[in-house]
Amino acid sequence: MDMDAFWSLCAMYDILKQLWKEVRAINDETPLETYAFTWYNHIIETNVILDSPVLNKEGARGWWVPELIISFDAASLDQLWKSYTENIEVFNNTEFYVIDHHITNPWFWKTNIINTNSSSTCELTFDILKELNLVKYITPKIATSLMSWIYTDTNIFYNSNTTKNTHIVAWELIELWADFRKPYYEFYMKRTFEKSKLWWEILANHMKNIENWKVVYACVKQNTFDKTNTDDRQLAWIISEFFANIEWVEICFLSYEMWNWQIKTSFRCTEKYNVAAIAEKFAWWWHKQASWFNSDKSIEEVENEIIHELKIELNK
Ligand SMILES: [Mn+2]
Repeated sequence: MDMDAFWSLCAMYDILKQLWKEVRAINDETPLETYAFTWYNHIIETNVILDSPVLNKEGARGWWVPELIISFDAASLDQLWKSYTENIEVFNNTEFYVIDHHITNPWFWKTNIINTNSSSTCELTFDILKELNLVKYITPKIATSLMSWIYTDTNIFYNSNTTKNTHIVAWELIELWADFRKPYYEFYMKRTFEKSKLWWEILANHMKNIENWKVVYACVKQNTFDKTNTDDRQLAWIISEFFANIEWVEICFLSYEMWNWQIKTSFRCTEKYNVAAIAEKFAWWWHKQASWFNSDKSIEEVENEIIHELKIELNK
């Protein structure tokens, strides 16, 4: 579950709860343990069936049906995964708002609140809360959660999606007692001993370069995680800290075997290129400068296909 989606969802959930709304936060997978520092992981339900029997306060059986559905940070219907495919009927009969900031979003439903100038869905969610005069419900916990996206979607105010409004929102969140040091520590500084060993192993033995293309990449197999007693979650940020910061690098990517043996690939590139266009060929797309996709093929096949696609893209 993407962090931007997670924190905008949690913020809205908390505020709607304070307004005494009956609200459920749904996602098809559980949030990562690394998000737990904002205290919201437990609110996410992974049972995505929206239309379901429940016991009401009197112990009698009732039927829970939503009056309004809101999606956060989803750029297409596909990205709602099972939350949509298991509930098509409910979606067709319910008011549904799409809150998102991706340029690839084709305004896929009737009510779309999309601002492609927002650095993140969290920034947009904050602007919506301001517009609705709900800022008074933003507790320090919510403010810290919304603040957490700043360090992730903007790579600490560095990516080109950072605007004047991003800084204004951050400043307003700090005024609402966001703990702005906490997410920075949690995401960029804190590191386990095993994680340091894993990064060393990748940098020493798996990082490859195609210098005349200005490409750096690595393909990481399960045995590398076994050797260092880690898992794929420990890879977070190696791509932006080590690959993307090499002075001549224009495009970098990281492919790795996940616990379920699927291959996940993350891309980064400079403004000269558009990795969304490359990732789209693998049936996935996201931002121009940062994209990713999953594949059921072997890691060797994925590596070959990416190199092939890069060749086409770079020879344009
Ligand atoms: Mn986002």
